[in-house]
Amino acid sequence: MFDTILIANRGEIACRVIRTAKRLGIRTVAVYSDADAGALHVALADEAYHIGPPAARESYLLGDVILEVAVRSGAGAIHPGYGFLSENAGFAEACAKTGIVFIGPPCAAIRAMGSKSAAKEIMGAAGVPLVPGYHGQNQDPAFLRAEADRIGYPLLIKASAGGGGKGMRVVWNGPDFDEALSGAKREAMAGFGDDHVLMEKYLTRPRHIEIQVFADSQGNALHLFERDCSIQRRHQKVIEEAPASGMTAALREQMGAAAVAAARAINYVGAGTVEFLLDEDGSFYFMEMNTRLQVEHPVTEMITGLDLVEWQLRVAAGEPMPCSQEHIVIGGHAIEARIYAEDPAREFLPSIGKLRHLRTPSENAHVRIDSGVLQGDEVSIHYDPMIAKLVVWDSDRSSAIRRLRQALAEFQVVGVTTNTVFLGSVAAHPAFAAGEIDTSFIERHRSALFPEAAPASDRTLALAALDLMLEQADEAGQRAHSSSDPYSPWHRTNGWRLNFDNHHDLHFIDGEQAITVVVHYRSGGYILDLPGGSLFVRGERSAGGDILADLGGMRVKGTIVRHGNTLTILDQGKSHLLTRHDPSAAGDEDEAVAGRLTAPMPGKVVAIMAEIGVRVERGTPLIIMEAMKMEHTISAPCDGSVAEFHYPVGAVVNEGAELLDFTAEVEQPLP
Ligand code: MV4
Repeated sequence: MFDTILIANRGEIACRVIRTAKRLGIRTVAVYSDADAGALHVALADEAYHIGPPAARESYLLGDVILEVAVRSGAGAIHPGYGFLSENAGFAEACAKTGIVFIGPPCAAIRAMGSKSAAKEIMGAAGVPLVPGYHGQNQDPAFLRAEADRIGYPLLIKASAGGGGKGMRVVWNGPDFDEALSGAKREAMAGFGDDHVLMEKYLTRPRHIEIQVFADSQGNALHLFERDCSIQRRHQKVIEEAPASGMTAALREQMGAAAVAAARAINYVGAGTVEFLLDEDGSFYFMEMNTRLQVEHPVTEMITGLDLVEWQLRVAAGEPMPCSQEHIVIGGHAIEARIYAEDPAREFLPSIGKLRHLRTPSENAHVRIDSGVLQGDEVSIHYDPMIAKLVVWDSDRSSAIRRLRQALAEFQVVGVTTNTVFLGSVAAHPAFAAGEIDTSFIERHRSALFPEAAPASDRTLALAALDLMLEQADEAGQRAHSSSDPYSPWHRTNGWRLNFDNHHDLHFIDGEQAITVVVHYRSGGYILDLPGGSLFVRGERSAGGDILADLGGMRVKGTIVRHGNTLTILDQGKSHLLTRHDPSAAGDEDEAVAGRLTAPMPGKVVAIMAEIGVRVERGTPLIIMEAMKMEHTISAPCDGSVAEFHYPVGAVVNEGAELLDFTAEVEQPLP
């Protein structure tokens, strides 16, 4: 076994690998970019080396630099995690040349699975079932047309070089073929510089079922059952589970055998995944093979009780696999939900920002959290915006779903928009409970999964008001404490004032809406005038800073996170943002607004979207910036108008540069 390994990755997977290495007594070396100097994976490793600026191309993708660090730090092996260098055959080869073990398959296996059509060729020859279609070299349109008619419709045209659904066209009828072919070729050329296509029978409701395989250098190969990864958005997985619901022992056996045959066909060593499309009639077809440890490997670990990173390390060190096929059994059911900083309401666009508040459910035998971030960290445009993987386990699928819903409701993130509520809606959907899942699940249940934004409920407003009143009482209490006359009526904490009307108006902005909550001071609590009526409330703060509230006799616990004038109320798994408008505290709005109108990263201004002095609504795009080939939109933080743009289109700006002056418009609540 290795004394020291280097982890050529960051985030949760780097932390995940370090955890197992530590358990096995292996010294760990991390690498990090400028953006990750304070990251968790750096803190967890025994040693860490700076490798470059934030952009992955200039840091985590620099194979030579990383190899140099490996040599310098005395690492015997490199774990590439997933993404970055994990499926880079050239890097695997360079490791071998340097005498450092690449913890992954032989470079020939990576290379063989790198091209879609070549992979299908190999798998077809090995007897692994392929979707009926044409995967050959002949690209003559008339020939392809004749092949299409032979295969039949509906038909799918895919870019050979493609991935992620780019260059894919469904052809429903023969007459539509020519146009679809030229469209697919155009898209493939633009996207990959290669207009080669392949064609397949189109499966209308397939499931994405993948098999975890493992092989050692002694020639043993086995599988660790399946995962269902059908719940995807933008061709990216968000919920994965093992075992797949409705899977029969016979089908599992068949798919497992096909996956092992696939691994053997390319002399595979290490952890790999063979992806299949499973049709409604039980036929399954090879899609592609991923020659790395996957993001969703924890669900397999949870049902088998095995540590796949430990297996990877042992196999890479030349040991045989710790056990054989008949010793691996399925126990219970596991589901993984990927918590992303993204906005489901805006086509799942990544949400960039600082994790002002992060609280995860507590881990136990049923709940596992794989995360690489801490409260206070930034979600930047440089890397994948995944915040954590929430993995639950229970004895059966419906119990696991219950665990998932509960844990998702306890997941609190403030500072960036996340998909937790969306994931909760998927988990709560009757079709999900019934196991009616396929790759169009999200599309099909769109209306149930993307609810309209609702105004703040009385409960939300009451929690916000109570939070502010408790703070006011605290401050008054502290003033009394430090005063020479602690019994002075001026320090009363219950709002009682001589010659003062004992009520207080709280002004909130809820999206577009101004709401005033009138607070009447009463003994032991407050009466709140809320949109739905009046309510007697009282409460106190828990040791952890939560609010323990009594709302008209109903006891609830809420978390309120404040930043400037914004309050985020976290309650029952949902979060609601309110902006406080205190007419007596001038200048506060400016402070809340300023932080969001600065460049989130160094980049170029590519478009100015608003006119000076013209009123825009909250969320309206103001400036579009570009950095590292990604676009980032700076939007109006509230209703108002731009007073001045500080940079013209084309300007290159530094991170943190003030891009514009924005004048917030605050509706005056009616007296
Ligand atoms: C298919 C298919 C139906 N029939 N191939 C999507 C991206 C690429 N990895 C393959 N994909 C598909 N290929 C045939 N012959 C449906 C999809 C597909 C899909 C597959 C797996 C997971 C999610 C998906 C979402 C849309 C389409």
